[in-house]
Amino acid sequence: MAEINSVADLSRDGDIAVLTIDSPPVNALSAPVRDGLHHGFEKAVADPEVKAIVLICAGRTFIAGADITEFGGARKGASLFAVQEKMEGSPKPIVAAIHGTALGGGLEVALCAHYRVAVPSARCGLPEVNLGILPGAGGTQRLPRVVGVEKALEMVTTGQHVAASQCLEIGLVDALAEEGKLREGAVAFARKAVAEGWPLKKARDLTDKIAAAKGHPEIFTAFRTTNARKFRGFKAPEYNIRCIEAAVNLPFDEGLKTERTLFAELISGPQSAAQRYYFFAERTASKIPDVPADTPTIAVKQVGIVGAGTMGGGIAMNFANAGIPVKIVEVKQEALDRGLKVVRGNYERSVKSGRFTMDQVDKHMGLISGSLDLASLADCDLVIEAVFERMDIKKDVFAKLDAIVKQGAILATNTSGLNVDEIAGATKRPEAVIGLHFFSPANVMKLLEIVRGAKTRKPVIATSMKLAKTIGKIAVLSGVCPGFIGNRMLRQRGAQTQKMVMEGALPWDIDRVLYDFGFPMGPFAMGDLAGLDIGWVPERSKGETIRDVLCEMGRRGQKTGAGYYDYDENRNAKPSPVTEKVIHDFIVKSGANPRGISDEEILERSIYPMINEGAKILEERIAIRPSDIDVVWVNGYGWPVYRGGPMFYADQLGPERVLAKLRHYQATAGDAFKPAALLEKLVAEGRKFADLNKES
Ligand code: HSC
Ligand code: NAD
Repeated sequence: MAEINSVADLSRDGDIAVLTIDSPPVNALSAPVRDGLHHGFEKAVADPEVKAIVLICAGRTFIAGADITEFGGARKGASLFAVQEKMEGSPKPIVAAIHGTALGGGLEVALCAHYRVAVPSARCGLPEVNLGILPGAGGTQRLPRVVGVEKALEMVTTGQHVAASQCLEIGLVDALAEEGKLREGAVAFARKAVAEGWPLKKARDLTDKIAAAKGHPEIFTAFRTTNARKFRGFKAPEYNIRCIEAAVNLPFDEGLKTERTLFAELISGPQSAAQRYYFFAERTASKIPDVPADTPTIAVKQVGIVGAGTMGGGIAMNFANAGIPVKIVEVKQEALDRGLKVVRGNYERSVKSGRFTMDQVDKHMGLISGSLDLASLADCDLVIEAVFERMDIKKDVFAKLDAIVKQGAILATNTSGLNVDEIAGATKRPEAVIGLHFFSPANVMKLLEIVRGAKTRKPVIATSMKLAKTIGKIAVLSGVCPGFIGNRMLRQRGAQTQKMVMEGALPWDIDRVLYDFGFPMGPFAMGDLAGLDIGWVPERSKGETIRDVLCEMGRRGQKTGAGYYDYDENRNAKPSPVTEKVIHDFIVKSGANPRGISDEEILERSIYPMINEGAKILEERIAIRPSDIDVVWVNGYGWPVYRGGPMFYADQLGPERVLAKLRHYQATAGDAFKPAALLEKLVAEGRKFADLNKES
């Protein structure tokens, strides 16, 4: 770049100035970009030969927002507000030319242009809410003036990226340019604006779309009520709503003050710290130190799946949705028919919810075929085994696949926790074997644990990571250990919650504490939802556990109207006196005296053993970095993102406090709390888990 600075260039197309920003990867509003904008507009405005100015970006996208890495640091360069004032106050029309995504501060800059032109593939949004903040550069004040209150509320509280065609409909962009010809289109638009003497349209001065909502607080109350469940626990959505309310009820400059005050509060709070951390955690998870980005990958054009049960069907949908043909193999025709029927049923539900059209469903179903013959998988580039969780069956399937599937293909297992190396050992090509641990429901859940065996080749890992992106999953690499990252930690929590029940805590107390912490539901409610009889065999049940007894009584969860809880006909849960008596009898039989357990103890005994296990997982190098563990928990187990993940949470509490509490519980509740060596080491060195993220 030249003319203005290292990231900004000012050129001329006749009497139209074109200010180009080129700051890869996403033209974020770093100090040099703000400087480039400020000086660029200043120069263009001062140039007597310039009649209008087009702002455009090079590379993959328009400005994608503030530079998130700059938050919290010392401010350098021109302020964004100064840039915006310069734009809005320009005596010459400014046209923002949008491609890729105009997000956050990027859209806030575009909202200060007098006109906006976009290519059809472009998208606009204010996703700050997903970082625990709100648009802090006038977005909450200008957007409702441009698109109306209802749409603005939706955009700022969901962070959705709105497609250019819809932006045109709602008035967020003024015209579409031909794909690939944005610069020409925007310059022509600017020239027309000059020739026809169009007014300098300023978003701050518009009132027609907000006038009707003035003095109608019920609009906002209704919006809050409708979305209460979705917003539970999060601070940012409420603050975003308050800003839109201010836009409606206050003069523009007063509204801006409200926005600034609330922005300042959010950005310095713990939720935003957690959500910004998480933004980078998710992106870092795809980086594997010894598998560089240029590692060759295998082309996956045909996928095979063994087993059409709960997981097999869901996994198949992921590939079909991405346009990759899938063959599913079952042992019996009925099982195959049942599996394919479930898949079709899922698709039909998504037609009802508007996610797919019937045509798309037919197309996706057309990509899924079934067979009873493993030999039909011979030509697949990737085969995923999803049969029963039994080592003998898995080994048998892998030995057969080894003999059938072409060399060079990837052989994957969806095991939830069995030893991937042992499974790989059933083949003569353990280097081609990997774990692809999808979560249930596999067509919905975002997380994919990719389990690297001792001999797995790097191209197999690189291909799996890439494929995860293709099918819209967030992948985290794990080493081999029982339960991998997620289930191994979950087991620790499960053991403690069961133990606390035997000491006197009631299931609904534990569920309430974890729900209030931010999980979508507690472990006992979850058990009832999934079915208490999963993996429970009536013939082998000896009434040895509370679950055994509940199942024997026919209390098998929501589906039977009772489990830990009692359920009414609408599946509303109520604490159950029957369960309470079962628990009481168990405690008495064990010779113990039930005691009251405080909410604090419930929380600490649920969460701290998970953190401790996370430390062991790092110690054993099962996970590459603490942030990968956090990505697993946020995406696979409903850990509230505004608490960052268990390892981030440990840092927020302070590793020394976690260690002290573990020692306390080791003394009072047993060796399950014995602190991990890594945690002791971190505390001794005055370091945090976050320091390990930097080292990975
Ligand atoms: C904001 O704008 C606040 C405003 O209201 C201003 C407030 C001012 C207040 C002043 C008060 C005094 N920053 O995702 P990808 C990196 S908040 C820094 O893999 P894609 C990313 O880490 C912001 N870095 O690509 C990655 O780096 P790596 C609102 C950013 O094509 C690389 O770029 N905006 C960054 O899949 C590629 O990213 C957002 O929240 C940023 N803003 O998706 C948008 N954005 O290569 C956030 C990206 O080293 N960004 N990076 O790993 C996105 O949603 C996606 O990145 C895109 C591209 C959709 C833009
Ligand atoms: P499931 O019982 O619903 O389905 C297994 C299917 O495999 C059955 O339809 C069965 O007929 C078929 N099958 C068994 N042996 C076969 C063979 N030799 N060839 C072809 N098909 C065969 O089980 P599921 O819940 O889908 O679990 C499958 C795997 O996924 C297990 O390893 C499980 O641990 C793992 N997993 C399950 C979940 C979950 O929540 N259900 C989550 C993650 C991983």
